Amino acid sequence: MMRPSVLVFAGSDPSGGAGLQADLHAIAAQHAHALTVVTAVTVQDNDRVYSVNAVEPDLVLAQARAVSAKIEVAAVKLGIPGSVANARAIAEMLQELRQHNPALPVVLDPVLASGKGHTLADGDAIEAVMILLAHATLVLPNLPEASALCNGERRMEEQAVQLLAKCPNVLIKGGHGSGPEVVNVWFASEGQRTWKWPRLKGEFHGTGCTLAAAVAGQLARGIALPEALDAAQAYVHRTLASAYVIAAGQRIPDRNTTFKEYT
Ligand code: PXL
Repeated sequence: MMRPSVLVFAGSDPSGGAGLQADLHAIAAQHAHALTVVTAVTVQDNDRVYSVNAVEPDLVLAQARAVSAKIEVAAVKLGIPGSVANARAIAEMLQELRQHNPALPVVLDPVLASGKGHTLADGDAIEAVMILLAHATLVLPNLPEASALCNGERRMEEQAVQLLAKCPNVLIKGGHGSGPEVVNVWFASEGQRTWKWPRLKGEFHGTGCTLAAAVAGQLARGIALPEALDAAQAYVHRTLASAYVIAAGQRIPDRNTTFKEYT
């Protein structure tokens, strides 16, 4: 049986909880296949980032070209690029892929920091994200990221206006908010839609990666964006509800739980 592939650009997390390792599991759980281009090698555990070491742009491009020359790319998922130079290289690659497939979905997780607030870029993370934003079809910032990408703007509607000027779909995630529910709002030119999920207790490692990767997996399978957002959020909620412990600190979402609705 043929499975559609998602071309993933992400950093390696040796704790196995976020970044590329999270994407691999989350995409597999949507019954899609992840082609994993390493953009950076991070040194971290489930709580703390010690360093981010960007891979050279030529090596990023070589990985992406080797797989995409042979394997059809049905969607792209962008995690940390590692550096501004890598963001530029990835943007170039996306333009090449779009020549073959103008409708290629590109999902951008605009990571500026780890869940604990540690920096996840070698250099200017905002500049790198802005380069990629111009090529994304969907961007999924959390509340601090949305504010940082919009010059400190705190009003969500205004953030959406600014981000929609650069990217056609914006999902602002309320995980960093307070209150008993996590409120995620999707903005597009045709309108907006809100999802509310019960806020689960505790802290998790790699939640944002999981959601963006799951959406990309769904889109790779040809699912339309509204249904992809539905399915991916439901999947993330379940991975968090069954998260497990590997050490003190942030728990790991159980991404290997597969459910009947994803078959
Ligand atoms: O969840 C954002 C993220 C992305 N990429 C890498 C990470 C993290 C969070 O820890 O480590 C490599």
